[in-house]
Amino acid sequence: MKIIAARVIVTCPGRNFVTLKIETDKGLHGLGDATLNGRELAVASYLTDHIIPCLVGRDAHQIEDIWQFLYRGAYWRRGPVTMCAIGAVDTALWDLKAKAANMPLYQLLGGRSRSEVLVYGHANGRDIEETCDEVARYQSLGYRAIRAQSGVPGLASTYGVSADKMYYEPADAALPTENLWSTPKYLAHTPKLFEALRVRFGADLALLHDVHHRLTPIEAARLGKALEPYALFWMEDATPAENQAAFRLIRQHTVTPLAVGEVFNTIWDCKQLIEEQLVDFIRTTVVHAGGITHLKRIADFAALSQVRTGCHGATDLSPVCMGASLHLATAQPNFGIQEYMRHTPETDEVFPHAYFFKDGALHCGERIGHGVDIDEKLAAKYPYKRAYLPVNRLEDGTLWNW
Ligand code: GCO
Ligand code: MG
Repeated sequence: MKIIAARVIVTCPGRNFVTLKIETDKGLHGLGDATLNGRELAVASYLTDHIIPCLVGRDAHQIEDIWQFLYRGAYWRRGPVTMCAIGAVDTALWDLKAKAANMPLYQLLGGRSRSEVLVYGHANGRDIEETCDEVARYQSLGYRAIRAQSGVPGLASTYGVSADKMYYEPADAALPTENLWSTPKYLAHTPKLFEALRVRFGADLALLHDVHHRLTPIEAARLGKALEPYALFWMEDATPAENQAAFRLIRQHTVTPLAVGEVFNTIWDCKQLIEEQLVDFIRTTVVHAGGITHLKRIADFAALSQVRTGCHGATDLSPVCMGASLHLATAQPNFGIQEYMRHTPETDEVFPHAYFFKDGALHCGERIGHGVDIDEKLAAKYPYKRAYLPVNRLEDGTLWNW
């Protein structure tokens, strides 16, 4: 099956998405997500200017060889732009191979390991009461696992709290907006949120929380310890993880489960975290971590240390990424949970898909390939619109982690 053409489709049905479409001489096409929030056009150029010329004429079945060619062959390894671009090619090739085999992708990844893919939704509110009401709403929609974020008294805005509850979109402006942050205010407030949630919802509901890289290791240790009575499913991105050894300190102090990895792009970013069992869930994704091929390598490596997957699934990961991720989750033995932030109806229309939500879980569906397509005519109606993620400053003006 020869690759005869490939092109990048950039569209903005409410938010920007970059999609790679690969066409073959067998009349089949494959799709891969290449969206890197706030840096979309860098990946589009990497694909169009540097990768596509090398793809045309190759055998689309040689997924591993093409992955190695793009990774080793560039000489310059790793990094989010490179790995997103490789991820898009890899996802499109797996889509093609499954279509050529006339099978849903999960069959090629080892077949079905579970009947459903447990997901968590996002509840957020300006204060504890509003967050509790949102958790109730998600529960009534069928969610069995819910991430809870609340505004912090004394801070005008914070990560994860938005006006539109179903479609939280952090990349909200043509130039980065600025948030203010105070660790003491946040640390005083957050245990109260989870206390209120346990009082209202009891012990059974799985509760998650995203710290969004804002604490130092010792502060993260303190928060993890303070949250222990409320038995969280996980505490996410408690401190920036470039320094993987920093997680030793958190681990020494708390048994709150830890999740890390949405900003990682290769196995090397999480090797120590996994080997030393410093985290419980690894959040790398299909789009940002080199496609199905590399994500499966990370997941299999994680399984050796009893680390489970908890793939990133915010709105900036397109339905193409979600479809691929759900097929891997259906087959992967050490699957843990999948994040699920709903896409808007406009996005869903541009990307018709086989996956569906039922009783707090997603199902990848039985369509051949990864089950997600793109309506190019509709996509063309939504031109690219520059949008940035916010930045974050301490109250004295120091630039902090967003
Ligand atoms: C999450 C994430 C997102 C990211 C966003 C960046 O856990 O869902 O932290 O909200 O901030 O995906 O592009
Ligand atoms: Mg996160």
